[in-house]
Amino acid sequence: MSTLRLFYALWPEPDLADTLSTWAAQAQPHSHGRPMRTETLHMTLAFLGSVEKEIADELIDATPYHRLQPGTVTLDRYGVFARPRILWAGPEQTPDSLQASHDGLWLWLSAFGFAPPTQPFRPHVTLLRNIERNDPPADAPPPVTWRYDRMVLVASESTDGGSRYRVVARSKPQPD
Ligand code: 2AM
Repeated sequence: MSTLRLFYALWPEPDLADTLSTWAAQAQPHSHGRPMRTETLHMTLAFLGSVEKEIADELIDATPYHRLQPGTVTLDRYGVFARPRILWAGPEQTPDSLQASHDGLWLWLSAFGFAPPTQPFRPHVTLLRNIERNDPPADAPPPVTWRYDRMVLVASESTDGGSRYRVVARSKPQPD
């Protein structure tokens, strides 16, 4: 049976991705590890894992019509997930509007047979993988505010050089 490994994410505009790349570069001497390529930086809203092609096709068709509540999130800190050895950028506090977008997306996904995660939403942008220490750098760069109005559905594909991300659908931008 053919499947796709899928996730929904907020994808930064190039300027913001460049800024986040400088966050990665600033943390690297402290944390070591491997920087994510600038064009792959994102914030996952919903990780679906391996999805049967039929359901994937339904999601691809439906995604343009999902109304993601637009909002802003200010990334103002570094954090670490120790077990997967990730250094990330994220908000000190999850904005209510972002939490609502996450919850609304999972509610919408329930119609396709997906169950929401049991773990709380921890919004983050992974900057470095395979880090070598569990404490993040003490100081983050100046906070950066991310204004978003749409989400993307992404297929993660294994290649010889690692994972490749392919955007397979986008929601329509929503007015403020
Ligand atoms: P990460 O950056 O914290 O590793 C593609 O792999 C995207 O899906 C990444 O943003 C990754 O988060 C996320 N992801 C991978 N496996 C996941 C899981 N089991 N639960 C939640 N998110 C996951």
